[in-house]
Amino acid sequence: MKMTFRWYGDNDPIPIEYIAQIPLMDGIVSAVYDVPPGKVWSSESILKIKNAAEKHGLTFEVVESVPVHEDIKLGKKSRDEYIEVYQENIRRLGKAGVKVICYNFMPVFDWLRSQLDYKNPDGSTSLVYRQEQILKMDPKTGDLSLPGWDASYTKEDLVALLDEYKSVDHEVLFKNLKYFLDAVIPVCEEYDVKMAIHPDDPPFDIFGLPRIITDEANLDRFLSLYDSPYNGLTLCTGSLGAGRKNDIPKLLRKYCEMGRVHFVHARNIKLIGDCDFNETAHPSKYGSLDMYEIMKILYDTHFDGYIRPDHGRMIWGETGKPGYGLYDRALGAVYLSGLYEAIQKSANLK
Ligand code: CS2
Ligand code: MN
Repeated sequence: MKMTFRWYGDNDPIPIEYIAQIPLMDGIVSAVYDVPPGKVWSSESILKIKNAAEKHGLTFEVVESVPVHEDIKLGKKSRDEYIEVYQENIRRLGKAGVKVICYNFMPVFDWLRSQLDYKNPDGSTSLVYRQEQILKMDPKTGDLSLPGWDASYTKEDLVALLDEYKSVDHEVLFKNLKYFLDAVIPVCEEYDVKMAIHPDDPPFDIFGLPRIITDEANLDRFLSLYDSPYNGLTLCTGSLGAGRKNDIPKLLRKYCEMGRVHFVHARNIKLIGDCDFNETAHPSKYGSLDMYEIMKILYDTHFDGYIRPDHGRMIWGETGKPGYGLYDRALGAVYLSGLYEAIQKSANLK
């Protein structure tokens, strides 16, 4: 298992040096951020990230994300040219030593929360999801925006794009995903780069848009679309865990045993009622997920991929990109590494 930390490059308020100072940190997870979806990443930009990492004793072996152009998800004619670009990015990343690409196949929007600065009783702030508030939001006004989303749409673009999705239901989306995988996985096999799809966050339809990477049946279906170890998963415990029927330890064990988990996002969340949740500090005590059990499964299944702490709270007066501050994620990383050492050592004593 390799512990990693997401870094947004030179625009990240967190210097890479600080990441290197986190105990037991192996590498960074990053991406080329100044190129819109559907464009080739220059080898110079890729190597710049790699060199920055190596200068600080860190690896750069995981990319999050190479975004999938909407035309691919929509299955438009123009998808072929965007798929060619994606293939070229895989080749370039593979040549630079990248081993895993995290991506998602969510129409239009990435992760969705109703509030980014919910105040916890201890004064820290968290990202939270409240269904009642989400139902009041109307993406058609074009005014919605969250930091994880592609900000390049104008209001008009967004309305037009949402309109195009009217003919895309779950079945069509699965078909378009298969078309994409059929084209990219052979390139991944050749260049030894593993694709790791991120679950939809939250794992259910939003704003009438279909979401398909949501539960066990759909994950099984996804993996069978292209039966290769290069077609794998980012198991994000918090994203999948927001689905009330998803038994995270069971799913993690199953897909790790199949060798199809390449990247783990270890996020804890506290489930509230039927749909709502708060993102919490990583330790088991604060959320609905047992992080010890999760780390134990990674140990038991000889997981040799990458893991990172996921969204953290804002603590100690820090300001910055919601979910991606330094302090709480660093505490999360060290907590997860600590659990792992304890599990490993107690297993060796037996
Ligand atoms: C991330 C996602 O911040 C997050 O929640 O997990 O934005 C993730 O990077 C993408 O969905 C993966 O493509
Ligand atoms: Mn995640």
